[in-house]
Amino acid sequence: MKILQQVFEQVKTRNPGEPEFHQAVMEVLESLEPVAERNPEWVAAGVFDRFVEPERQILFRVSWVDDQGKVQVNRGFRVQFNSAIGPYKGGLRLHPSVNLSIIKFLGFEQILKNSQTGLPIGGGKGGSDFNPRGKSDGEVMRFCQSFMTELARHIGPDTDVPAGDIGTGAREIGYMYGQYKRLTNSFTGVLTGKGLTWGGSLARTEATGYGLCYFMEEAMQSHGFGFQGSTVAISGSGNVAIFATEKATEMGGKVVTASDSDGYVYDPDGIDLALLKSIKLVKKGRIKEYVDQKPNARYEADCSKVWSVACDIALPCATQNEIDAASAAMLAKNGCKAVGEGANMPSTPEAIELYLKNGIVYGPAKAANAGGVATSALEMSQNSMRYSWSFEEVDTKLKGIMVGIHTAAANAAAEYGQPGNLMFGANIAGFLKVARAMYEQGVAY
Ligand code: NDP
Ligand code: 2IT
Repeated sequence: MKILQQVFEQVKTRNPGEPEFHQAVMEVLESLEPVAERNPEWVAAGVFDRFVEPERQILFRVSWVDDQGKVQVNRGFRVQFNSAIGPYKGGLRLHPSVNLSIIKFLGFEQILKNSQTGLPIGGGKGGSDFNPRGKSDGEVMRFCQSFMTELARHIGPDTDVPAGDIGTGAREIGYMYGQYKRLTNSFTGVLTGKGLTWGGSLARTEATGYGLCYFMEEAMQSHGFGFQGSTVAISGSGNVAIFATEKATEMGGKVVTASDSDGYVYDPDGIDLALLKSIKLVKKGRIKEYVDQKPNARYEADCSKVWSVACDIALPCATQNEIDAASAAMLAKNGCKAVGEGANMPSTPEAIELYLKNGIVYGPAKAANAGGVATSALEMSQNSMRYSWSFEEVDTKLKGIMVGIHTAAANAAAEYGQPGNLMFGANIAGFLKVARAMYEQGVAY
């Protein structure tokens, strides 16, 4: 980096103790160096300096009463990162690991992901260090209501439209939406991932996992292979992992793993989707329960070992930095030919380097998992029209969007001198649209 090194130094000085945010910014700025070279007017207008600084960061107390009558205090976050091309848009993560660094890296990546969908959505992210694990429905409801009591004043269907992420699914979106409606006396598309009888879009639940498979099929086909006949390793067993398993299987792959933060299962016969769904979606159980019903499957109580399983295609769908250099080396050694990121930033920079060095087809998160937010934007469109499309209509649009994202990333990679590097291409393709909008809208005094 030459021109943009200064921007990165400023990010580190201004945001101490935020390693995930630094990691995400570093990767993007490295890709954007040739863009800065070609667009000195953007450098002069401070577009890059403004791009790495959130427009607004909201931190708030979330207090609620647990089932024992004890007062609990959590911290709530919403980072409204960039609204150059549309209202802030991005999920809400509920997980004990949540802190400002994690929400900022997610919000930052969301800007470029959302831009690539071709739909008018800016970037944002939020959440809380609330741990939903082991909580009763009543506790989750009281937390969500308290969280929304503060968040409501900062969001709106034309301002900021949150959605799900880790720990936030249909139940949490329901409780939050109910509270927003009560507080504002309005029925609007302020959240996405809503229930199907109250404004939700068909295919939103499936969209991230399905979109990941559509994207990867496109990327792999340009190298002469695809899901058909391939062995697939998937991490996680939540929303993204389940529907990636469903689509990869439908497309002819054999998915042999699933995991949670406690461990992973390996099923040489292929993961039984109905059983996976019944354990995770119906019983809300743990992945180790899978082996109780499948004598051929085995469980290991170390989720990082999932990458030791031999596979042609790896789809990390759990969390950030889940594939480090050692895991990436293991994948390469075992003959893995493609890695598609369902999770956000699941690969460390060292792991990415190894993919590229070993000729592994690499589908970076901000392109490969954009199907979820793209379908959220389709939900917003349907809400504005007060209309709803069929599952097939939404799924067809989703497929078209994922193919378009792949084409744009591949073209940008070639145009800027690194043909085949989809990470480089996705960063550039996403950025160009946002940068142009920021430049044209001027600097606010
Ligand atoms: P869910 O909460 O539905 O599932 C998360 C899964 O990942 C669970 O199996 C969970 O296991 C596992 N997991 C979470 N944290 C860790 C950890 N620290 N180590 C190991 N495993 C972990 O979330 P989603 O499926 O929605 O999200 C998964 C990933 O996909 C995230 O990175 C998210 O940001 C990303 N994503 C989600 C989109 C969406 O539409 N939902 C869209 C685009 C990206 P456990 O139960 O043990 O916690
Ligand atoms: O990371 C993501 O893109 C999401 N969690 C989905 C965001 C959304 O607004 O649908």
